[in-house]
Parts: sequence; C-alpha cells; structure tokens
Amino acid sequence: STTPTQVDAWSLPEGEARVRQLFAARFGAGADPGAWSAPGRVNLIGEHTDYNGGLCLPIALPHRTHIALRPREDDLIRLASAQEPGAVRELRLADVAPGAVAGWTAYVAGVAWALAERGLPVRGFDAVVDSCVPYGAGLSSSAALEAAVAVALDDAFGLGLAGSPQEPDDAGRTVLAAACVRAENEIAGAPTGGMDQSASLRARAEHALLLDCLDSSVRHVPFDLAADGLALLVVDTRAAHSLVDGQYAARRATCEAAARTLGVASLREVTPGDGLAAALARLTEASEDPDTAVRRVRHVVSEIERVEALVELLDAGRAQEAGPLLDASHASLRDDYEVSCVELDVAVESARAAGALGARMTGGGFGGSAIALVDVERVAQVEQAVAQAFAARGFAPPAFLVATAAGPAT
Ligand code: GAF
Repeated sequence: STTPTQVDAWSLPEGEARVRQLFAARFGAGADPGAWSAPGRVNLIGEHTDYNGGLCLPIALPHRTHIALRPREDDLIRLASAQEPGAVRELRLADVAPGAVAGWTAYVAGVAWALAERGLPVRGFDAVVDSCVPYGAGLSSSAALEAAVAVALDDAFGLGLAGSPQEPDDAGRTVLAAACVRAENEIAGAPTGGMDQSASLRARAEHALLLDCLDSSVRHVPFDLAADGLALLVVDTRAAHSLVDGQYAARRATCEAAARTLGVASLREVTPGDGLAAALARLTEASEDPDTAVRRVRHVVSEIERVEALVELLDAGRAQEAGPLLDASHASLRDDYEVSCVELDVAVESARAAGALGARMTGGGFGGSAIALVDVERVAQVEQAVAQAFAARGFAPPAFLVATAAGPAT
C-alpha cells in the first residue's frame, strides 16, 4: 500500500526565503521588505463555543503563512500571492469598506482597514504572501493570513502592539486579534467568532491556549503529548468547507436567538445540570423550532464542560484519558449541532477502529479536518486505515499531519 500524503510545515527560514524571493520578483530586486509569519491552528476541543462566550482550547500549528511587506507613504495597497501566479492586486486603503473587497485580498486589506478604524497610523503597503497552511482544511488559513498581516503592519508602522518574539505583548496582541476578527466579519463577510485569530496571535509553543471568549482572557496549558507517548494526528478530509455559505451563520443565529429567549447575554450563562435542564424546558415552550434550539444549546453547554474536563486532564498529566471527551465532542457536533459530514464521520470512525484513543471533527465543520489522539507507535497504522476507508468509499485521498503546539505570529 502507498504512503498516505503528509502535509509538511516549512521551516521559518524556508518560508521567509520564499516570500523574499516572490517580493523581489513582483516588486523589484532592490526593494528590501520585512518578513513575518503566523500559524494556522487546530482546536483540541471547544467547538462552536467562541461566539457563545464559551471556552475553547486551540494550539498553533507549525504550519505558517509568510508575508514580506514594505510600507508605503501613500495609501496604495499592492498584493501578490504565490497561490495566484503572475497577478498583482491593487486597491486603496481609503476604498476598503464592507462589501467593497472580494476574495483573499479582503483578509489582507481588511486588517489594515480595521487597524486604521481604530485610529492607528497604518498607510498603504506592498506585500506578498505564501503559505504551507492547507487551504479550506479547517486549519485557519484565513486567520493565519490575517495574523501575519497584523504583525507585519504592527512592526512596519511602529504600532507597538505585538511585543518582541521573545516577549510577546498579550494585551497588544488581543487588540490585533480584534482587528483581524473585524476584517473577517466585516470585510471578508465570514461571521466567525474569534478563536482562530486568538490562536494565531496569542498561543505559546508547547502549550494549548485556553481561551475564555467571555472576556478574551487566556491561560497557557502545558501540552506535550510526545512526553506521554502520544500524538495528535490531523486528518484533512479534503472535503469542501466554507464559513461564508450560510450554514455557519445559521448556527450562530440560532444560538443568539436561544440566548434572547432565555434572557441571557450569551449561552455561557447557562450552567450545566439543572441550569441546562431548565433552559431546555424553556426553549421547548418558547422557540419557533424547539427541537433545533434544544439540540444546539445542549451542544454548546456540554461542549464548554468538555473543555474544562480536558484542561483538568492535561493539567493532571493524564492526556491518555482524553479519548472519550473527543468522542463525546464529535457525537455532539454530529448529532446535536449537525456540522459534521460523511467524510469527517468516516475519518473519525476509521481512526478509532484502527486504535485511536479518541477522535473528533475540528474547526467549523461541513468538511475540513478531524483530529485523533493516537499512541505514537500507531500513527502510521491509523493513517493507513483512514486512507483505506476513504478509498473504499470513493472519497478523494485524505492528507495527514502530526500536530505539535508551535509558537504564535511573529
Ligand atoms: C471556525 C470559526 F472561524 C471559529 O470562530 C469557530 O467558531 C470555529 O469555526 C468553530 O469552533 O473556525
């Protein structure tokens, strides 16, 4: 049997060399841009909780989006991407507005726009990007792009928010993350919740980021599976995944309507146990579509509890017991939140059948990636089994990576 496809991360020097070379090709060899990069992320647990004021637990991936950028004196933005050979896109910062920019440039120009909206002294720039974060894989290639732009503009225009690579400024990075979220929500038009931007800007190497979306506070939870003989296997199902096709927005709208019905600011206020039971009873009486409201709220409240439970296990050095939490998260996302798909279900089931301790879809869903907690010696076996299950069903071959907790945008 063939070796399943691996998604390799570039080293920092390799990524930097790529964007410097591309910058010279597009904007002239004499130009001397700066170079920055930002990671994609994978969420360990806490899915569709961020826009409900809940908890989530992502790690930053070693896979990064790289940018070379040179500030300009005027407000022209010129952009090129290795993924779009030959083209240089041009727009004016003053013309960036909701609905005015389409495609990938919205993520770049949107960050400049959001920083300028905050009164920060951002002007035009020339920039090129390249990335080894797989696109559309639910690993936050968009947030990686936004975060790379944010740290580049911070440095190039002297905003002083990101801090140094040795000493990242978390308060400043929270401001940058908020600008990235505005870019994504208002300029790119994806109503996402903020986990991904925080992961890319605020995570720490060798730690998972416990993000409390109620107040944007974080705690860095030590995360080193290799020390326990374990690995976090990411399966990119290569099934289509989109955050702008209405399904994501619909989930969010249902949660917000449920919160209004319950008279709470966010579903975070619904406590598990009796609180949840009372909330579900109230939703059954007062919702337009009670069955849907009940299931969505049950997912959110139980998922927040699972984040706390996983953090407890990690803090106690008991990561090998985390499998059932991942399994329960997947079942809840599949049955109650209804954001899984057949490829994700097959990935999760075939990984478990081949010996994974637990597995779940990760990210927004409807495609994208799954994660599996696997004994280090079993990784190849699980990959083979998942690849075979995909082939047997006629799905496109999946791609794999073993995730470790890497560092933030810099
Ligand atoms: C996507 C969104 F961008 C995040 O904000 C989050 O809601 C996630 O889906 C689901 O947990 O990645």
